[in-house]
Amino acid sequence: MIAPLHTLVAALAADTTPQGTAWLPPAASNIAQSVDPMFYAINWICYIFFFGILAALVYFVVKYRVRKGQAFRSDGPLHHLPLETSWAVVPLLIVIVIFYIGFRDFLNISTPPKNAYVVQVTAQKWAWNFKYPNGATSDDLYVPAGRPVQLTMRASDVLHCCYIPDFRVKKDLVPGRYSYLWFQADDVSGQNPHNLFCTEYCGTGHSTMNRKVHVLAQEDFDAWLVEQSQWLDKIPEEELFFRAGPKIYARCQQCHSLDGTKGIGPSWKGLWSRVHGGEGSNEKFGDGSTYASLIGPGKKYATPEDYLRNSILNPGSELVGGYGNAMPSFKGQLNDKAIDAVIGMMQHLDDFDPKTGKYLKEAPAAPKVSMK
Ligand code: HEC
Ligand SMILES: [Cu+2]
Repeated sequence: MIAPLHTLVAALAADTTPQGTAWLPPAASNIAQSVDPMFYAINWICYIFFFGILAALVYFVVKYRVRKGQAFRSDGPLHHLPLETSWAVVPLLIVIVIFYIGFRDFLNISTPPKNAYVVQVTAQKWAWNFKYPNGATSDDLYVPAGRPVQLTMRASDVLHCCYIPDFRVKKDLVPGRYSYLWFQADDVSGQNPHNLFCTEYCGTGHSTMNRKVHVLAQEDFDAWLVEQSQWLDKIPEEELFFRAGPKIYARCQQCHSLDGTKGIGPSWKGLWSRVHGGEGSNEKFGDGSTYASLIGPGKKYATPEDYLRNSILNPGSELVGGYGNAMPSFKGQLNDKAIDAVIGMMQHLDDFDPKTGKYLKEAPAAPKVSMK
């Protein structure tokens, strides 16, 4: 009984999933080919039993109703062995088949192939970081098409969960533990990257952990990898703050505004003056100390840059008054050059659009010549 239904449903699923259905989003990984038919088969089994039982119920109610002038019958059959055996055995066979196929595919989904391309994934309140074998990092996930990809995942604070609906894969990231997830996407995603969600409610910024998965052809992926690991090195020092600054600020934007609006973190407007002994330098940190008392020669931070750098690498060491310890550390994600770029952006904040972070001036065509 199961086999024909299974095939029928597999045909149905193959017909509908590329565009997605009311039940499932478009299928974009090889795992979907085993998950989807099973999902639809179970769905159909549920329909058949639900409507079958309902129809029998209505039929019996009508057929055996007590008619006018008829006495209530209490001498109906008490047992019917073939009937009772069949309604025990048939569902048992069905669930055994479901278990067999489900467990086989579950093992397959849980066991990454040995030749998989490995991406290291770290989840943190509230960001994803994807790190590739050549050291490149990214906020969105980029993967090569046509080969198995393994995500080796860990969480640095609380439980997170990596869910890519189009790939039919989902796995928790548990602090203090590594977990794996693997998939193979054969089609390049182009203009329609796949969604990646955190599906473990992890605090205020949980909804900012939505990302995209871009599937690139192998040669495009290789080119992207090289570009991604070197883009910062190619920018000359004096152009860093406006060429790299906004690109890095995109990772801070969800919490830090440039126009004075308070967010999850303090606005960068006025930050340069606060750390340089100007307006705001008497504002207090959570522990009662002030900017002026911590920054300066002989103090905890000899220079404002030291303070800013430390705020980015060890966000918990001073908490700006009124804010919680909500910033992820960018240790291992932003190198010194990247930190130079953001600090430069903080310094020249007036040159950037306060809403979008876009650089407002004409980028100089040629490098500046020193007058000294
Ligand atoms: C998830 C939210 C979040 C993100 C993303 C984030 N921050 Fe923060 N940031 C905070 C919070 C909250 C504080 C205040 C508490 C503290 O000092 O740690 C803060 C404080 C700071 C401070 C100190 C500000 C001051 O007024 O003294 C700096 C500098 C800073 N962040 C830089 C960055 C940079 C650079 C990035 C991006 C590369 C970034 N932050 C990304 C939440 C965030
Ligand atoms: Cu999360």
